[in-house]
Amino acid sequence: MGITSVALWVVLVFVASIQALPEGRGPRYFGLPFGLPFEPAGRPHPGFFPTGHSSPRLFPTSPAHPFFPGHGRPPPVPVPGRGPKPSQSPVSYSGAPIIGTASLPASLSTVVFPSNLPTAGFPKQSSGSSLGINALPQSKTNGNSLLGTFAAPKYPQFIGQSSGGGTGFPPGTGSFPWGNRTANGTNPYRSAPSTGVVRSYNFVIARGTIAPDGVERSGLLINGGFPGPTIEANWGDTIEVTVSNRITGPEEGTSLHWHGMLQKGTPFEDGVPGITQCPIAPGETFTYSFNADLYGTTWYHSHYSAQYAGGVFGAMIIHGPVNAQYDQDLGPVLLTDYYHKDYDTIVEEVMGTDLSLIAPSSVNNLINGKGVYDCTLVSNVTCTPNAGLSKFQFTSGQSYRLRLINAGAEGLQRFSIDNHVLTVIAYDLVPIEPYTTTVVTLGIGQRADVIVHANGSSSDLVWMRSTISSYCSVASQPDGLAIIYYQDANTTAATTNSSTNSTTTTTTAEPTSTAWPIDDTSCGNDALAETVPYYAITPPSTNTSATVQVALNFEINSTGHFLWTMDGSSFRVDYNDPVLMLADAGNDSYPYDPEWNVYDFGSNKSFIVVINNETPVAHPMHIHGHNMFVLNEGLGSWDGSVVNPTNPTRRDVQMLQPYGYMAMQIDADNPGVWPFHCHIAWHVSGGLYVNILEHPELIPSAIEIPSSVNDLCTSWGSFTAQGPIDQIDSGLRRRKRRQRGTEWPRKFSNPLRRTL
Ligand SMILES: *[C@@H]1O[C@H](CO)[C@@H](O)[C@H](O)[C@H]1NC(C)=O
Ligand SMILES: *[C@@H]1O[C@H](CO)[C@@H](O)[C@H](O)[C@H]1NC(C)=O
Ligand SMILES: *[C@@H]1O[C@H](CO)[C@@H](O)[C@H](O)[C@H]1NC(C)=O
Ligand SMILES: *[C@@H]1O[C@H](CO)[C@@H](O)[C@H](O)[C@H]1NC(C)=O
Ligand SMILES: *[C@@H]1O[C@H](CO)[C@@H](O)[C@H](O)[C@H]1NC(C)=O
Ligand SMILES: *[C@@H]1O[C@H](CO)[C@@H](O)[C@H](O)[C@H]1NC(C)=O
Ligand SMILES: *[C@@H]1O[C@H](CO)[C@@H](O)[C@H](O)[C@H]1NC(C)=O
Ligand SMILES: *[C@@H]1O[C@H](CO)[C@@H](O)[C@H](O)[C@H]1NC(C)=O
Ligand SMILES: *[C@@H]1O[C@H](CO)[C@@H](O)[C@H](O)[C@H]1NC(C)=O
Ligand SMILES: *[C@@H]1O[C@H](CO)[C@@H](O)[C@H](O)[C@H]1NC(C)=O
Ligand SMILES: *[C@@H]1O[C@H](CO)[C@@H](O)[C@H](O)[C@H]1NC(C)=O
Ligand SMILES: [Cu+2]
Repeated sequence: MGITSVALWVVLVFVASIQALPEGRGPRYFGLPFGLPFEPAGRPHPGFFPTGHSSPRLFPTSPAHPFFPGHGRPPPVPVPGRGPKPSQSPVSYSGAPIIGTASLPASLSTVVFPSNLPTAGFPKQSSGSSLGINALPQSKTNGNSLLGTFAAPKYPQFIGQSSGGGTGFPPGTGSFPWGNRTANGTNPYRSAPSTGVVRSYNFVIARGTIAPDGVERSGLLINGGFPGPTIEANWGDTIEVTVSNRITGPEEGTSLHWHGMLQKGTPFEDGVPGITQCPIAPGETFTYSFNADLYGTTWYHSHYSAQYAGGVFGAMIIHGPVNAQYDQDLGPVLLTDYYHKDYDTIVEEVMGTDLSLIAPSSVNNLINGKGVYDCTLVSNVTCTPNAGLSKFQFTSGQSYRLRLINAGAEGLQRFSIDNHVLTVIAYDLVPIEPYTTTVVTLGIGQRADVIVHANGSSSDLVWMRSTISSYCSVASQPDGLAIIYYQDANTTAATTNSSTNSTTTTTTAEPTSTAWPIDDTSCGNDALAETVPYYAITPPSTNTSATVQVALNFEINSTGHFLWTMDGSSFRVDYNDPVLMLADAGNDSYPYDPEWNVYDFGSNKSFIVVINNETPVAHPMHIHGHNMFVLNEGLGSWDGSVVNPTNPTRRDVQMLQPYGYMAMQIDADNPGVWPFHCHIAWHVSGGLYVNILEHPELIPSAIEIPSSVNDLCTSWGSFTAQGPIDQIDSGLRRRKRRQRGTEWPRKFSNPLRRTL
């Protein structure tokens, strides 16, 4: 493509997007009148803080509250030797005066000083019933999904494994699709296999009625199931997913992100609307195609607004070498906080000006899409008590691999199995030196592969639990439960009283096991020193100029909306102008728009990003296109030291602690635009998000965006009645203005901020 046509295209894009703004919205390219109508931040109102508290922090010590749970504890003191913690001045934003603590809207005080949230408590069943007996059939609760039932598939060590059993461990005893590659002997980023095999899936996304916890509602379902289908492939396969957007009543766009996949050479398949593609418009179909370039447990989810919280997600299993022995792979165990409201209603509330709604409380916690709800808490909806819990089966003496996935919107999960210890063998898509624990902590987006040895007796039944942290998250019913039945346990028994003369014997048909104690005093992951990658990699040294510090904070903008900021800037996407496409057109005058939060790392071979959390809220930070080296994390600020410097933890989501920091390093081996964001759905909506631009100088030559990806912008442009990008020939694109309101009805005049 010639320089002239690139420039022409870019200018046309720019003009079209300005002209296409909905009425009543000024061009957001120009400065906003921050602070004008407001008093500058000042000393707190004397009555704002509890007596005796003189700190000007926005969030005083107070009983735990739903917005900043756990914040009731004093803010963490600096860790000795770590230097002073970052500034905790109430709210600050690069020069722009923001509403300060003294002038917080009254509505925020109900957030800061809430009365205790009602905790629903886990509903107990009366005699004659049992939590083990599902009141609703699976088709009513979860549609076409089989997860959580005894019919859920078990997995071989790889697709095509000829013999029924065995894990082929130690490595080398079988013939694997990935050849002689091993978990400890192969660098997965440099030496991934290519099997030449394509695994094809067809996904139809549409609304459907489900009742995962007995409360009937409309969900966004993939192929009619909640959760969506499990994708399975061998390491080195190509995964092809044809996605049909059949969402109606109302219509909305969609896009699927393949969490944790590196997408080397295929950044346009990463599924992030406004960054790597335009959304898939209603009625349209798009085929994603990408390499299964890492192995282990991951998931896919919509990256369109907070749509995955409405149901658009599922597990991905990529078979590869193992680093520990087990007998059977029981597959995904999806842990999801749950809301009865539609996701878009919640996003509207989160992005509104009633600040008491900015931290929505989940109302339930599901394991593999199933839970039960106390129907006395709801009215005007169809609610079936004891709809059904997920069930698993163990045989004494066997060992099982469980693939834990926190696929929720907000809640930090603590997973455990009563009376059983868990051996963690991988975090995210990185095998680790196995270690044992009773409780596995997973922030949103994180995964853990665990092995559990079934040491119970043959008629045992025990609780599997996942509990949302009350210290770090906002949940009114935090207890997720599932039942594990040993081989001789009665899986259909009811709780009964049998009376013989004066004695009454109660037969309990649900577990009576007790939970392991949970340490809920930190929002961090297990210590970095404990999570050692099985294949060691020493991060390369970096140029000091390639270290970027980013302050994570929030602001209340001049129209009274609460927004999250990264280095003072709240991210906002333009669905019609994917950043990757501009980069691919050779335009490297970044940032195009300050709100796109593009961090250009140029030709650096490796770089470090330090996030300083100046808020009392924990954030699961997710990087696309990479596993990041987590050099260090903790409370306070980074002193430059690295945990396990020759082999630091690598993963794709890391918990950033309240008033804490994390320092991560990236090996810049993947030219593209890679989002780095908090994975809490409502925080992404509020702009807690940056784009890492990696090797922009290589993108135009290294990346060839397929015409099918460009076509998405054409159809999305039609759908939004803005100027579409027309595919004229291979690579030459220009945007044509359409007459407004003639050819395509204007579907959206959405005044709300819509991010990812
Ligand atoms: C069973 O016995 C328990 C304990 O004595 C009692 O609370 C419960 O009401 C009884 N249920 C029935 C159905 O008799
Ligand atoms: C694995 O196989 C490749 C080619 O088949 C060979 O070059 C390599 O040396 C082998 N590696 C090991 C560790 O055996
Ligand atoms: C990998 O692990 C196997 C089995 O434990 C061991 O025999 C082998 O030496 C290890 N290889 C490397 C490169 O560490
Ligand atoms: C109950 O639901 C109906 C239909 O959705 C609605 O019209 C009505 O206002 C609701 N009533 C209450 C009390 O929420
Ligand atoms: C199984 O192992 C756990 C952890 O060591 C132990 O607490 C539990 O008592 C064991 N169960 C049985 C039935 O021995
Ligand atoms: C399981 O319990 C139910 C109800 O109590 C009973 O009808 C059934 O026979 C039991 N099944 C087995 C295998 O014991
Ligand atoms: C129950 O009562 C009957 C007669 O009243 C007696 O024969 C029997 O031994 C008693 N059973 C028990 C377990 O006490
Ligand atoms: C570090 O970066 C600076 C500026 O980008 C450059 O001038 C310098 O040569 C680099 N140093 C090394 C060791 O690469
Ligand atoms: C890159 O795009 C921006 C607008 O998005 C434009 O202002 C700038 O001139 C472009 N640069 C080049 C070199 O085309
Ligand atoms: C490396 O990254 C830093 C931080 O973004 C940037 O300022 C610098 O220009 C980059 N260096 C090169 C050589 O691209
Ligand atoms: C404040 O943020 C909200 C939500 O993103 C946005 O709709 C509104 O336009 C912003 N206000 C200003 C003055 O930019
Ligand atoms: Cu967050």
